[in-house]
Amino acid sequence: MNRRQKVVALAVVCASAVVLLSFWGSLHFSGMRAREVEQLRLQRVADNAMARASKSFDEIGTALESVASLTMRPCSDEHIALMRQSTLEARGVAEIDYFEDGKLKCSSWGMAEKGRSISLDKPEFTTRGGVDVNTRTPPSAGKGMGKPMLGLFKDKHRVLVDPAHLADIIADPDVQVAVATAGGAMLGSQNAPNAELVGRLVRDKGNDRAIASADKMQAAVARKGELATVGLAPESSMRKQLRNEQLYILPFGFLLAAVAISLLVWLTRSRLSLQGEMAQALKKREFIVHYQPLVRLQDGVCVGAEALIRWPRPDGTMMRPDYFIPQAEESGLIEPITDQLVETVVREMRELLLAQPQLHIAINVCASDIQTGRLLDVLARALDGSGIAVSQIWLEATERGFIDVAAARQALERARAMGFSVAIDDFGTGYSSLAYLQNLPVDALKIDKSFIDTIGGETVTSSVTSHIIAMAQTLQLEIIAEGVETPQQADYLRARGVDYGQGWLFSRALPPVEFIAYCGQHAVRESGASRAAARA
Ligand code: G
Ligand code: G
Ligand code: MN
Repeated sequence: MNRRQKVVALAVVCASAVVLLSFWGSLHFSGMRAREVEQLRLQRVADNAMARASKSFDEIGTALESVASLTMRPCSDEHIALMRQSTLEARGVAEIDYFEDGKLKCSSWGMAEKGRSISLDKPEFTTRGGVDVNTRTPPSAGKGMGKPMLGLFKDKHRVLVDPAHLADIIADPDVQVAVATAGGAMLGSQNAPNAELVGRLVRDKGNDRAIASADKMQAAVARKGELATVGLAPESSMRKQLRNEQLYILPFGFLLAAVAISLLVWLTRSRLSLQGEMAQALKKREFIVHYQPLVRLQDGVCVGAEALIRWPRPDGTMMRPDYFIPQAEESGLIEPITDQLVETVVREMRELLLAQPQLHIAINVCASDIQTGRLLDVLARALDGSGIAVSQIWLEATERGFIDVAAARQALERARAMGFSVAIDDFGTGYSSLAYLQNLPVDALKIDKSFIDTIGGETVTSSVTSHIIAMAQTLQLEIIAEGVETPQQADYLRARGVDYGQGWLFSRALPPVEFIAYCGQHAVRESGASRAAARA
């Protein structure tokens, strides 16, 4: 697989991940939304049922009170008429009974049938208001014969209520409604909810969701005084709701995925196009080299330069190397780019280097070249017959190249055996500086600009700088300070015996002709004596 295919494959993998993620995300989100919408729907049912049931209970209470406060003779025509009247006034009240000594004596229907003794059942529970409640009371007579009723007994009177009436609200056909006591006993219902489940839901406050979902249901509970109402629906109807939600949300998921993918495509193409442009630039020999002077701190004499690649763009700007070098390293184009740089350096600097054998040019070596030593053969071939001494080429290697220390050491040893000098570039910014320093065959350290920047400050790193200097001196390495910008920094470095400096204080990276001129201006000054001798 070539680099281009790798980039495309990576983009495809990323795109698939984005699509899956946005689908999963929108499904998850719509799932949550659907559950919430369903919960609201059921809560509304429970609240409506509560309003309805509370009203019914108020009416029942009123009916019980009006018959309890009777003053006429029990089971007189007047009394029976009053019971009938109350039955009519309270909706849902099917019958009012009057008991004496636990036996039905008369009801809103009239006198109890002779010979058929109806006794009062033991109450299932008693409300706080002192009403005995039986949820399954057979009616004594009249309509609804046989269908169990809710019996509410207080002070000799009993009110029979149609349980369906209590929960008789308008609700969706898939919704079950239950009216229960605060203790969980079901009093009335619609669509036959499971009474046992209703009981648990009402009793176990705060756990409704878990309890309901264990029964594959979703539920909402409303509570008020001695009443509790429950709205219930099977989870399957939530799923129907979910599909509705997804219908709305999935397009957003699609849109999100589409945006992400186009972004990815755009990024991929711009990366691929940068690689393509670099390959083109290589072919058209668009890369040029600038030379940043290396200066002896003691006397300001130029001892050489670091060769730095530059990429002039058609619009007149310079493409920054810290932007394209990493991508060139990634795509492998760095190797041919370096080869072209070597060729250029040899061509442009040959005359200067031949004339002044004490000068050197430092070349940045990318990580892969440090691992393989490939560049050494390229250099050997380029220098061969040029007259330039191998010792006039320095190699700068960053710590990124030392990941495989054994391979790096082998290449560096070979480089030194061939006569090149080796410097560690950007020293101090890597991770294991000290550990391998002693073991790597190097000649010089280039202290990273970030340490030079701290000179004059009181920070911890500023003391690190002096330690790095001291350590390099112990190891008898030459030291080059990078990014020297102020005379104070130069003074500090000079005072500590640092050999060389590189930075804007001395010069920026220069085109070849300007660098050659700089060298001329910063050459070793002939002493007055030798100049006089020459004149004579
Ligand atoms: O000069 P400056 O802004 O150009 O350099 C930016 C970075 O690019 C520096 O870290 C420098 O080491 C790196 N660089 C410049 N030229 C080359 C080169 O020819 N090869 C490699 N590998 N890196 C280079
Ligand atoms: O290969 P290396 O990372 O050493 O490259 C040196 C980098 O530092 C280049 O980008 C170069 O332009 C930059 N540089 C060199 N001297 C100075 C300086 O004095 N100040 C600043 N800010 N940058 C510098
Ligand atoms: Mn460098």
